[in-house]
Amino acid sequence: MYQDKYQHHDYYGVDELLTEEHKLIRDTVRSFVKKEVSPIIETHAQEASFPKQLLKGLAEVGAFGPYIPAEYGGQGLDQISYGIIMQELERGDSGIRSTASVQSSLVMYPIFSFGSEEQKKKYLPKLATGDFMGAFGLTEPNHGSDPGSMTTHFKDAGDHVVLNGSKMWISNAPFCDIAVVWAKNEAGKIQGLIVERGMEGFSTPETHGKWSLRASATGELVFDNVKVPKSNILPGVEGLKGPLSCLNSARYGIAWGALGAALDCYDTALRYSQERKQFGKPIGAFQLQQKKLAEMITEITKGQLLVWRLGVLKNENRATPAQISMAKRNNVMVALETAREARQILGGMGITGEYSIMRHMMNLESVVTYEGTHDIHLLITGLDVTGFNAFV
Ligand code: TGC
Ligand code: FAD
Repeated sequence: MYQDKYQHHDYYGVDELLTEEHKLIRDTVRSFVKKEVSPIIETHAQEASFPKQLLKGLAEVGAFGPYIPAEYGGQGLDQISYGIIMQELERGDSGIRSTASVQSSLVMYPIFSFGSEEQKKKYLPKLATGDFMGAFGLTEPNHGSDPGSMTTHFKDAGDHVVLNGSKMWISNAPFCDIAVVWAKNEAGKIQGLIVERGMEGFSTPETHGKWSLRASATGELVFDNVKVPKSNILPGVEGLKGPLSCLNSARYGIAWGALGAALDCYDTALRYSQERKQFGKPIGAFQLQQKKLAEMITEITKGQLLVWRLGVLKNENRATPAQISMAKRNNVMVALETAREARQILGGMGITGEYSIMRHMMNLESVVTYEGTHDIHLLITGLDVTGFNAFV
């Protein structure tokens, strides 16, 4: 059976910036990943199946809505705790972190922030325990980076609305119980609707043939004259800022999460470089391999400081969308480059499922694209620093 030998890496003493509670949360999630995720995840990735058996355990370690207040089933934890949970989960696999990100930031967050009291009471406690799993429908076949041009729409029909259109590339779609769907009303304004599995005309076909996030279930959300009760419309927001504010929360979690994947790749490559011998000595003794490892731990350390500071700002409600965007872009690229270099250190072994690196590398190709591509995040920073909008 696969043995998870991961060891902690903290080159700059960032742990001293964390509380005892943060470290306890980290240890709990790390143990869960070592015991429950690492031994099975490679098989699920190879088979392209989502490990549903992990859902209860994920809920138990607080991965679903950790910062949602206890009265709605969450744990009322701070933002750094949320980040740490995402980091530890993605150390195991980006797909597992994706499921937790979607559930927490893209389903529970909008219901908590924009939902009616009735909606909060109905859905949040069940989402926190994993009894309900959620999906988030923003992207469409013809509208990815530019979600404001979406065409999914709904029309008033008395006590309900009639929803038509489709969403594509939706994480958790194939097994979700509910979906938070963003669609245009008759005035062309974007609103959020909670669509439930079983509503007539609602289907969630799975997307096959992915070479990335193979242990995560991705699919479409198709709406063919779906009658959605008006009581399922999120009353608290209108316009693109609704879904985009959910993305702020998810992108923040990804900035931490990607470091988990990077740390796992670094840890594996470091150990391999100390054990694998060529030309009579460990490959870690060769300067070219040391350069790779030195650059990896440098970039990871910078990323750790970035997300810690961002977490402090987020706890104080001072983190701007542009600051979050920068951290998502930077840390995902750090992780992707770390994975690519780490794979080379393992030579031929790097392409096998015996080690986690190739799986992380392939997963990160999705992570660098979803929640805003690397290019889109560069443009967000570009707009923020110059004042010029290069999107249009
Ligand atoms: P723009 O005109 O700039 O803004 C429209 C309105 O939105 C407000 N706004 C924000 N509000 C909150 N947070 C943000 N980050 C915001 N960014 C903008 C803005 O103030 C404005 O408000 P108002 O009141 O004036 O109407 O919008 P735009 O159409 O020019 O687009 C801007 C752009 C390109 C940055 C944005 O649309 C974007 O971020 N595109 C990328 C799309 C994206 O990230 N999609 C993600 C889909 S979900 C996903 O990938 C889940 S993966 C899950 C997983 O498995 O982990
Ligand atoms: P496009 O927008 O077509 O972009 C194609 C290329 O053009 C990119 O390189 C992009 O950077 C570039 N580009 C676009 N506009 C500009 C510009 N103005 N200037 C310069 N370059 C530009 N979405 C959801 O709503 N919910 C989910 O749960 C979800 N999960 C996902 C899971 C996976 C595995 C994947 C791969 C995607 C998921 N997505 C989800 C969708 C994801 O957010 C989109 O793929 C992403 O936003 C990019 O959209 P697109 O694929 O349509 O690419």
